[in-house]
Amino acid sequence: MSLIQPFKSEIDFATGDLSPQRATLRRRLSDMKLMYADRNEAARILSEEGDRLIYEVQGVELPEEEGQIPHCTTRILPGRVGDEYHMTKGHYHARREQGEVYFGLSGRGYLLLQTDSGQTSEIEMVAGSAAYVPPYWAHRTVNIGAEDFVFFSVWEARAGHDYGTIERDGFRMLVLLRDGQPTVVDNPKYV
Ligand code: PAN
Ligand code: ZN
Repeated sequence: MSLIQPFKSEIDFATGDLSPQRATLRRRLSDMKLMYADRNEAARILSEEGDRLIYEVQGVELPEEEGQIPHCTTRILPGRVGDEYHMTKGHYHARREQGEVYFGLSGRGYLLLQTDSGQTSEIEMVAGSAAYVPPYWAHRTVNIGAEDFVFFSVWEARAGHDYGTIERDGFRMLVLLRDGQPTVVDNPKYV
């Protein structure tokens, strides 16, 4: 186990920016163009409007050892691909028995969750919402507002990230604009 020196980050709740600056991961439409329900619209945006930024993650890098507690901010930009709101890729933890806590900093979003055995849950998040992602639940976040949706996450270093299952099967629910409202619907293409 590494002996890490104590440290802190200052968080800008509106942007998720950390100070001092930390590692930043940016996900653009090209990174997830096959994840949106309307793939034709994703392809049209890419060719006519360019490769828009969907979300960025800023976090501290810690060794993947028992007891280390990585934490990060995620900022999802507002917008839709067709009727579907901007979202993260979503994942199960590679070690399914590891949970996580999400804390809303600004904007409005949905935290979508599902299990291998077919259970689903959706949690609306605003600034101040502390949501628990229990072990065994895959999780994806969606920006349903007109502003950035920003939240903070804390998990255990050995959890790991399994993106492949969601890339292959999709998520059981979609969040779509229906009658002027963000609406959670079953994903007809879920495998
Ligand atoms: C979060 C997510 C972050 C980005 O920190 O990793 O919001 O979403 P994706 O990882 O699905 O791209 C988390 O759940 N960590 O375990
Ligand atoms: Zn996670």
